[in-house]
Amino acid sequence: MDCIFCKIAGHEMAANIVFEDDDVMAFRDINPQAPIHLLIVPKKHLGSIMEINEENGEIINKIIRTAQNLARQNNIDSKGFRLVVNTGNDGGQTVGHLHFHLLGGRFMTWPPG
Ligand code: DGP
Repeated sequence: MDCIFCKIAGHEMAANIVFEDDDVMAFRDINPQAPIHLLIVPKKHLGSIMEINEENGEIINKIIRTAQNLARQNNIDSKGFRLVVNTGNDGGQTVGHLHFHLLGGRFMTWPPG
C-alpha cells in the first residue's frame, strides 16, 4: 500500500522521529502549526479512528500514553496542549493513516476553524 506514514513507520522514508516502540511511532509534523507539533501513529496501518474496534483498541491506550510521555518530555504537560484526530474529509484528514496531532507551546484558540 502506498501510505506515507507506513513508509515512515517502516523506516523506508525519512522523518524526524522522537519516539518509537514495537507498536507506536512519533515524529515531527512536516508543516508545524505550533512550536511543538508531533504526529503519533500506530505502526500497523489503520485508515482512521473509524477502524478502531474491540480487538485493536489497545493501540489507542498506547498512543495516549505516548502523548503523555511526549508532553512531559516537551514540558507542556502542566501548561497544556491539544491532541487532535482529524477524521475524514470534513474533519480535515489529509493522510489516510490514523494519526494523533500533539500540539503545544502556544495558547490554542477555540473553535479550531
Ligand atoms: P491531517 O491533515 O490531520 O491528515 O494531518 C496530516 C499531517 O501530516 C499534516 O499536518 C502534515 C503532515 N505530513 C504530511 N506528509 C508528511 C510527511 O511526509 N512527513 C511528515 N513528517 N509529516 C507529514
